[in-house]
Amino acid sequence: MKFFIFLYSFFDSWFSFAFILWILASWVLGSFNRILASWFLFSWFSPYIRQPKKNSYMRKILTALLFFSLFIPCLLEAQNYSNYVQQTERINAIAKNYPQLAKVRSLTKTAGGKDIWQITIGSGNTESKPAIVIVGGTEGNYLLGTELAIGFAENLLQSGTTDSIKALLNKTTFYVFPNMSPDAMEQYFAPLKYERQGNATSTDDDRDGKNNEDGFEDLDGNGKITWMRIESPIGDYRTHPDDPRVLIKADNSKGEKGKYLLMAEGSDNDKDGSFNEDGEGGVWFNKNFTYKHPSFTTGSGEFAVSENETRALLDYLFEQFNVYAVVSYGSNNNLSTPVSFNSQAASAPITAGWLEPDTKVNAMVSELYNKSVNQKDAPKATANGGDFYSWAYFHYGRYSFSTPGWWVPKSKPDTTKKEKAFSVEDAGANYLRWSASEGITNNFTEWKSVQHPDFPGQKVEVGGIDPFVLITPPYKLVADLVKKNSTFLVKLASYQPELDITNIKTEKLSDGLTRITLEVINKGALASHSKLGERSYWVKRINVKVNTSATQSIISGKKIQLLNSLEGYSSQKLSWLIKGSGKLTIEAGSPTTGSKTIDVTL
Ligand SMILES: [Ca+2]
Ligand SMILES: [Ca+2]
Ligand SMILES: [Ca+2]
Ligand SMILES: [Ca+2]
Repeated sequence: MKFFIFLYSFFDSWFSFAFILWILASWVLGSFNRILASWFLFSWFSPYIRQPKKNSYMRKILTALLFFSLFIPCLLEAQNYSNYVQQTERINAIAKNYPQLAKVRSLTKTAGGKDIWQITIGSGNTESKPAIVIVGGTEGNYLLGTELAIGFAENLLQSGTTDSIKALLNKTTFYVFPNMSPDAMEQYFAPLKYERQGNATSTDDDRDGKNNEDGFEDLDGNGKITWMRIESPIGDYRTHPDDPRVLIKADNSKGEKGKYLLMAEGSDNDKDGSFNEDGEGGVWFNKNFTYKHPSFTTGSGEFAVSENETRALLDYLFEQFNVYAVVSYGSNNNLSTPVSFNSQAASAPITAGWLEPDTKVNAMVSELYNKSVNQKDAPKATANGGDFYSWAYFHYGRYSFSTPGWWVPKSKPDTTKKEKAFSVEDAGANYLRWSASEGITNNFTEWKSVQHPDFPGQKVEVGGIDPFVLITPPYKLVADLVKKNSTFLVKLASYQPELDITNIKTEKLSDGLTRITLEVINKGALASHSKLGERSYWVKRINVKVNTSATQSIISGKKIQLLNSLEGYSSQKLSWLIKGSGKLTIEAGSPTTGSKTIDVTL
């Protein structure tokens, strides 16, 4: 108490004293909103503060502190990825700032009690317009994807008053799900940092009857889970010939001899012979889907779509017939490099490859992506089954596009440092060289010996490349990546299938008959729906309907007909023979193309 009274003696009043404490507390908590509230209160009560009783310095100090407390947290926040709370704030700010164009709702809650947010962007009746789905956080360790998704929504709406974006939002709806793995992603911000994919569902990953019994241990106490290497005559890893910090696999067939066993940092808590085999983190979003569900493997869940977030997303998407493309951010990649056509896989009894017309669309969209984002040398990625990207094409029948959003660029040797090209290509060695050239620090833990109870008498060292850094760019690169990805998404929307009816002709024939011919055209670059989608109930085809009056009858041609997928920039000719006179209407449309109605006078 004496201390507080001592502190108070420097202030004009109890109010200003309490106010300063409040500002400091807000500062420490780092909440921008609270500081903003302080600012308003400060302005409100400023007459009291402006009447110094003792010390006029205090006013200056108050003002200076207030000034810094306003700006420093902004700067701090701008320099790092948003955690769940900050993402929630940003998402809700979107709804508040753009009520005409954006709606936010919680789709469901995860096992960890975190909301899965959905942002619907568009004007007017959004359900009736062709739509693109954008999904971030398909994998809990791919933080960039969540930033790309939220950043896209923010960027798009910021320019929502420009004519081109206004026109776009009149025509296209965006369903944005910024983060499907919030439970897992929080591990990036936790006191113990490691790459996690599983949500908060408690699981028994190794089926030994105990849940979460063997997670990682931070053996060197640096707050991160890195690697441990154990010197062993049967080790299968050796040091990289050009960078001894990095371990690479020894190729026995080439006579190379390993020196180390390599595993993630931790110990075998339950002494079952496996290390860190069942830690916190249950079901992986990107392993819980129906296409090639990897049953009985870590993170796949007891059965496909077992989790709240996967179930809610699927239930929702299946009812959105207007969705024509799904863009997701994660390890899968068919944007910088498109899938190639494999006729055997595509014609297998259970389709396992993209159909040929769809691979052509993929190639076209990939070209668009590379023009917008322009990053070469992407690492090879294969979908592992149960993943969202594969589900969106094979089971949802929509064009599915995925990208990691960023990868470590291929580094060039620095000749001024007498560096040479690597004799062995390796992602880790490449990363360390690239990050050094960029001046990025705090991304590698020096190897350090530790005493390890599971390896008595053996040399065990902990260190290596830090978690996240290989797939998560330094935050200073994020703004530019968001801009480029947003450009790509806007351009993708300009490829949207769009239906029109042209070349309408009526010919009077004898006996009161009229022949009507017309062409249903797709003015967009994308097909009206994917070729694979033709096999799915959940993908609606173009429906052409002739509405006749009671005095008219259709002699030849169908009153209602469904068209197969109409390729980009293509048309289909239709004709009818109608008996009678007066007016009739012909209507053509589908949820992914929009519709068009014409009047015809017989
Ligand atoms: Ca277990
Ligand atoms: Ca550690
Ligand atoms: Ca164990
Ligand atoms: Ca175990």
